[in-house]
Amino acid sequence: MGELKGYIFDLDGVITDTAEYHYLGWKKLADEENMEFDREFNEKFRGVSRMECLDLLLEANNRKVTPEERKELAERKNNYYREYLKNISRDNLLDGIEEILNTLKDKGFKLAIASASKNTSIVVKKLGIKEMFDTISDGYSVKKSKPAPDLFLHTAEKLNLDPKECVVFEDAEAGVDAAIAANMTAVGIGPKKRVGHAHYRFDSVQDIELKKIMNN
Ligand code: B16
Ligand code: MG
Repeated sequence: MGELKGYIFDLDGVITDTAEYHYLGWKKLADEENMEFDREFNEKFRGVSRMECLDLLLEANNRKVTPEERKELAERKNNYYREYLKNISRDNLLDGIEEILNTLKDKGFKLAIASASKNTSIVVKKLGIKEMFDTISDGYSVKKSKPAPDLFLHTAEKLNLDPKECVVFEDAEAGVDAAIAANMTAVGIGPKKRVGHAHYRFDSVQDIELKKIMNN
């Protein structure tokens, strides 16, 4: 697979679990708007941009809205989400992630975050991990969101690496699709039915075996 030089991490679901706060934000909005929404439906939102999540919610509830209403609904959800973010700290790092980042850093590899979230900088700051990364790409970095390869390609460019030299850690189906489309080594975190198409797959961050990935 060529020499691996850079490791790119998704944020929600790989470094931290903000999915729960996203869920609570969408749930509050859905309840206020008399729309149906549950944890199962929230799974569809993994790695998907805010506006695309809102469109999925509206479509499932047969709700037609004006562009202004659409904007207001997305903003309202984001405000709820930001309230929940006030509670996060270093304790919210997923078990095992710090060790992985430290190991890779000690070995001299380049590290990056590539997230669909427009709240990435707030989350990263609250987690206290900004200094560990050579570059951070977020929901503002490119126009086309995952499953398009754009965010990962943009990140490789910022790392000054060829896509083939990059490994992507992703918990979302669309994220693994994007990593494969970018010609990178994809590491899926989660069940087979979601990320089974990745080159490597581990059930959780704690189960990641770096040696398996690096020795190939
Ligand atoms: P925001 P990731 C994604 O983060 C979340 O998984 C997804 O549920 C969310 O809708 C998206 O960020 C956008 O988030 O509303 O903060 O811009 O997995 O790409 O790190
Ligand atoms: Mg994710």
